[in-house]
Amino acid sequence: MKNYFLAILVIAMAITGCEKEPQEITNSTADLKSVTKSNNYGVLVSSNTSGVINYYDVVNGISNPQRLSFEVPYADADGIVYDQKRDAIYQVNRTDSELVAYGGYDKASDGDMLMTTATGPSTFSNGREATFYNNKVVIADDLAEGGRLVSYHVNEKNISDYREFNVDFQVWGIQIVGKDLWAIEDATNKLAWFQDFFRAKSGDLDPTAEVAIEGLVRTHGLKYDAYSDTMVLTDIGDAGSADDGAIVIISSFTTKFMAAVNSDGIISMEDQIRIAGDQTELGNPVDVDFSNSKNAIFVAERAQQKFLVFELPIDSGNYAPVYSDDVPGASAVTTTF
Ligand SMILES: [Ca+2]
Ligand SMILES: [Ca+2]
Repeated sequence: MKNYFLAILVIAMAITGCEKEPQEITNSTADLKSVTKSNNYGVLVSSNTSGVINYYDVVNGISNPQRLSFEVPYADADGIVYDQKRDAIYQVNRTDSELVAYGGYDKASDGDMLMTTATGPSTFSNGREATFYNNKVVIADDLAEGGRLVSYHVNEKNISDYREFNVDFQVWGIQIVGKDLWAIEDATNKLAWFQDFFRAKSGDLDPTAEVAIEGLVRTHGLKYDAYSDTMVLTDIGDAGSADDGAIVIISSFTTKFMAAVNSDGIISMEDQIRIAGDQTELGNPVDVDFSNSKNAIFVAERAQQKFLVFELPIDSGNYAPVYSDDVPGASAVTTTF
């Protein structure tokens, strides 16, 4: 019996290892199509003005990615997620207030128009970030009178309404982590935690806990990486200022969050690493993603209309991005790995 459990453990660790640190495949050919399909070491960026999705292949490093651009039929788009199992992209189409699917993504080449293969019901009015889990997509509906979380059953051929929740704050960045959901409270410096979101019933939903992030003015994007226990948040500062943005990194996040919940409700400046200053190109960073295996932070920078990549720093500082590319209307970002 002992050996049986040992075998299970070894298999589980092997699977976990595969997920956490996928082996890099160096591809020196110019066949971007096969790079996209076989490696999936990419970052997708939405635009809310251009009708374009950019894909940055970072398999050979984060400082010089290869870019593919795809056209989509909607000029105003936001939250974007990638479904590895079905090789589909789901995107918040703000032009028509619908979640849409683009199936057969692996067959797309640079410059192609992505085919819409499913369209969801129009059940939101100011859609922002999207998060994907277990064949469902949750989107944030950022309403001044109180935010909503709208959940859909998804696959590349069908999107159907699932559940709707009312939260008592404006909501922008969201992420499902395990059974929980994390959300930022737009127009504030607060982060909300909904434990067991999986089990929540439709209707009014109160956060399990909220904490404030000291020094942060107005947050929009978040990304939690469970493997490294790192939370990354964006600070857009004054929405009218194009050079006062910042990225906030909180390592050992679980301990710091719970300590704040059980004390004054604040994660202090000394418990954060902050990227800010005139070298950063940060003005209104509206969304962020993070890769522990690549040691990289990926940012959709709306005010300066850029896609930015930073190396994960070990101290606060005024760091220049290792990569910066002009993306008109950059509104959301997601990794595909
Ligand atoms: Ca700003
Ligand atoms: Ca995102």
